Amino acid sequence: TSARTSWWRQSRFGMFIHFGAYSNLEGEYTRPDGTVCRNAEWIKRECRIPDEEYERQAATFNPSAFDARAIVRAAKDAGQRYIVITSKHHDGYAMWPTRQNTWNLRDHSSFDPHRDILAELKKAADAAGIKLGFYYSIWDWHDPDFADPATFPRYKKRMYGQLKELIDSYDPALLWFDGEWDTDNPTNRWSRRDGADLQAYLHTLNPRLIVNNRVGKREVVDGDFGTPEQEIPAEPVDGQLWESCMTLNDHWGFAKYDTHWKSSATVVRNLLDVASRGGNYLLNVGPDRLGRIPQPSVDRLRETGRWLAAHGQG
Ligand code: FUL
Repeated sequence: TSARTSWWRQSRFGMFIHFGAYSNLEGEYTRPDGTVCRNAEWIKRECRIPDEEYERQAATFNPSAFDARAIVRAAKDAGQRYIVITSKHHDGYAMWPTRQNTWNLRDHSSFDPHRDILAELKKAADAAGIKLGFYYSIWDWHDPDFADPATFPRYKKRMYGQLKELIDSYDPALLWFDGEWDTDNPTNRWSRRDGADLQAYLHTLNPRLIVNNRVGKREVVDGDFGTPEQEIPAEPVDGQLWESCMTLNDHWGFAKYDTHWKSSATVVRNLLDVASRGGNYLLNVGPDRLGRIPQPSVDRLRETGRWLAAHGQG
């Protein structure tokens, strides 16, 4: 446990944000025959939305109500000390003006081209003393070079390029990888070696970066911390840092039909449970198509923060 991870170890509680082109569908896709298919951030794949159609809907994405300061305030009020937002999920859509392709919020949306939500979030987070990190999916459903082993090196080059952009432009404190387990192309499965190489490269750009274990094969030797999902491990694993990520309802991305919210009592209990076992708790919110955190989430975050403050933990 080094000085490098000290801020993270002391933070205990963070906000996960799943926000992307999928959010524009708000969890529902109406098929040509009129039937409705429900999902959230996996909607493109699970509802088998044709590429052109997914691209067409993404072109209408206009999160004009995204308010970085309100989001940071919600996190701060909850007692959260860091934020991890999806910079690119499995659908490959970048939430910043990447120069590697046009499949991004600047070049493929109806959003104000002068705005950059990651820059806005960085500024608001800095002002509030909140650390900012980015989720980044290695698995990419959109990049034409991803699925073929012959072209995969080209994809990899763009991926390195995107990560350098993120580090150069927004100076994230942490990178949260995912999708190292792609099933599309078993022959070019992301290897342990790929993960180690990538992590070494990232540390040449910023030696202080904290990186999760999904950069490689989910062994903590591959990264700084383990990433149990939707669960709280029964036993702490000796000497290993870990962070339990969890949804507030049953989905990561916004799903308008999902009202299965955890109570704030459950959130507090989970946080104490995680903290008592030495872990961090990364609690998710999924902004709607306009970029607003759903009110039930805001309410629960506020109640959680109130409990923590009343018990000297705020
Ligand atoms: C998973 C992803 O497939 C989910 O969509 C979500 O991002 C979760 C945190 O990680 O592996």
